[in-house]
Amino acid sequence: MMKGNKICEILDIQYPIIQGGMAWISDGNLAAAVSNAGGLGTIAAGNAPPDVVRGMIHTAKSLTDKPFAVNIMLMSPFVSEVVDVVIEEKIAAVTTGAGSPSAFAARFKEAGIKLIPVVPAVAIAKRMEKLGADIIICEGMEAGGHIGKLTTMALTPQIVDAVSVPVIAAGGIADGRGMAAAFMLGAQGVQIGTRFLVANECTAHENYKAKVLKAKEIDTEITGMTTGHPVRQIRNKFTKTFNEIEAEENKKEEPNMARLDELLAGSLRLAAIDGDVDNGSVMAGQISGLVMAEQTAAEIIQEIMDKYNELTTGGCC
Ligand code: TUI
Repeated sequence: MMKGNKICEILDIQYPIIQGGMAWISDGNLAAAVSNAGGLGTIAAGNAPPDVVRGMIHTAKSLTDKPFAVNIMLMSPFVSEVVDVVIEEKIAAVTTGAGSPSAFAARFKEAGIKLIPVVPAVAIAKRMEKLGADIIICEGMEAGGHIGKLTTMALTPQIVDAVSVPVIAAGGIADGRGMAAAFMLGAQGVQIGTRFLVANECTAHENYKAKVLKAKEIDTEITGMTTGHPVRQIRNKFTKTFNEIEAEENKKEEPNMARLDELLAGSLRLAAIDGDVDNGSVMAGQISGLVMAEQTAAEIIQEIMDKYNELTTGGCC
């Protein structure tokens, strides 16, 4: 365990590295691999129905005795049933995304489940602290998927100053240098998605992994700036079509943004499960350009920690 580290203490893990919840991508296999390697693995519930989420939890439990998290996507039509499942299964921690978990916070507390909301802004972080959040994940717009407007570099120290619970930085972090930088900003842990996406244990389609491995730093773009749900993903035929439809909708007197949200949700599945990385949405972060190799979760964590330790121990004089 990292000495004196609050995230390790609260979550009972060895290294303060949390694997980001990735809808249709991070299942029980990946979560268990990350937890077995000393981090905190995360099953993403995404838009999955409760029985599917329960299945992923059972898979993780069959592969590890270590704690792991479930990420609850608050826009899911099954959100309240998924909350029931997580409580029944006595999961160690819940991370939440794409909204406020206020309706469920009391139930998580009661069940002894650590509540870790992902937030894109200071005001939301403060609200989550009042709600009883145990840890806050501060996510910059370098991240893949559904994002806010601020960068990790600007947002992290501002959230660290605004709340008294420990903060985990996310967005744009994939190695020991990024982790050390996040700690310099006051974070006590990091959440990493994109690099774990290409882990050997990650069951995402090979075509999806190949897209991330091949991507350069300039290859992601944000769609949905006008729908209220901006999403970062790798530029492809889908993003081009999505941008065209979004522009078309915006010309209408009453734009149908729900149509675009549905299109996006279906497209993530198309890319991650079916491997159609041209017509599907390949959500990934700006740090994709740094992610070059498929490794085991344990190798990824070891490499990150080795570099982090090299950079932060010893001092300069
Ligand atoms: O949730 C994410 N990233 C995601 S979720 C996702 S699945 C999806 N599928 C189809 C369409 C859209 C998404 C893919 N990537 N990150 C965490 C995150 N949460 N980013 C931003 C937020 C957020 C936004 C608003 C959190 C809270 C919030 O408002 C809270 C409030 O009180 O209003």
